[in-house]
Amino acid sequence: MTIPKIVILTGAGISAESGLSTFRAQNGLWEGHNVDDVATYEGYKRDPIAVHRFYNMLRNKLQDSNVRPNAAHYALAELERKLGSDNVLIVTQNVDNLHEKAGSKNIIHMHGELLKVRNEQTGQVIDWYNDIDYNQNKLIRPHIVWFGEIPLQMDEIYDALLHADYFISIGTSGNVYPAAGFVQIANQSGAKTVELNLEPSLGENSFHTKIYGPASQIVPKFFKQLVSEK
Ligand code: BV8
Repeated sequence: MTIPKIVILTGAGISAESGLSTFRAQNGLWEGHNVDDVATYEGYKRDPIAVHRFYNMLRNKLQDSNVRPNAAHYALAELERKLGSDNVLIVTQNVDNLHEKAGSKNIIHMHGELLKVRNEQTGQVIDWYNDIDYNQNKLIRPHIVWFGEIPLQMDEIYDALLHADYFISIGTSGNVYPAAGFVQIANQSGAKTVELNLEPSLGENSFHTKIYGPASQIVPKFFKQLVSEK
């Protein structure tokens, strides 16, 4: 059997059933905040205390014992175990650690990670689980890619897309670039493109196959079938 190269893009929707809120469900507000105030570098420089308060809240929420991977995260981890880490890559827009907790290994966090911080002076990235107190340390910031900043590991992502047999997009609305443009690259590379989402995304017409429903139901079912066909 020739093992397919599978690139999986995930967004906030894959973590929705784990209790983490998505970005665009609440009439454009995010956790009651204006994205420009809390997810841009300008917003951070304008009011670092407010931005740290926002990310301290999200970081604490993520470490709540009730926030656990759901069946969709586990299905992706099982797929990687079955096909091998060099045949399954998760490119996630999410900053949570639920793919890791479910057992996935081959992961790119293109928008950074909530449980890491970065020293603005040295660029050093370290694990961080507690609140950041700006008055204590003005040099560390969330290791998060804000709007207007360059996503991480783009070269690896583009390379994976060029060699993919399958590009599978899960739980993303297709609002945010460059992630929303990955399906175009995958199509041009001859990959089979699949959208698994609660409802059609902005990019729905670019996918060969579209299956809608809650990720915890449609994701395990889809990959069980995909592996059995191989
Ligand atoms: C960049 C960090 C240059 C914060 C995030 C005008 C036009 C086009 C583009 C632009 C433009 N003006 C500016 C831009 C660029 C901008 C952009 O795209 N803006 C948009 C809003 C117009 N992008 C950038 O600035 C990026 N940088 O472009 O640099 C560059 C380009 C190429 C190469 C090099 C350099 C940086 C973007 C990163 C911003 N940071 N996050 C944080 O997370 O703390 S983005 C933020 O949105 C999150 O990361 C999130 O993951 C991401 C995408 O949102 P989704 O994941 O899709 O979440 P959403 O709520 O939207 O959708 C959830 C979906 O799940 C829905 O469809 C829903 O139906 C579904 N769902 C819900 N429940 C379930 C479900 N599905 C299944 N099961 C369920 N139960």
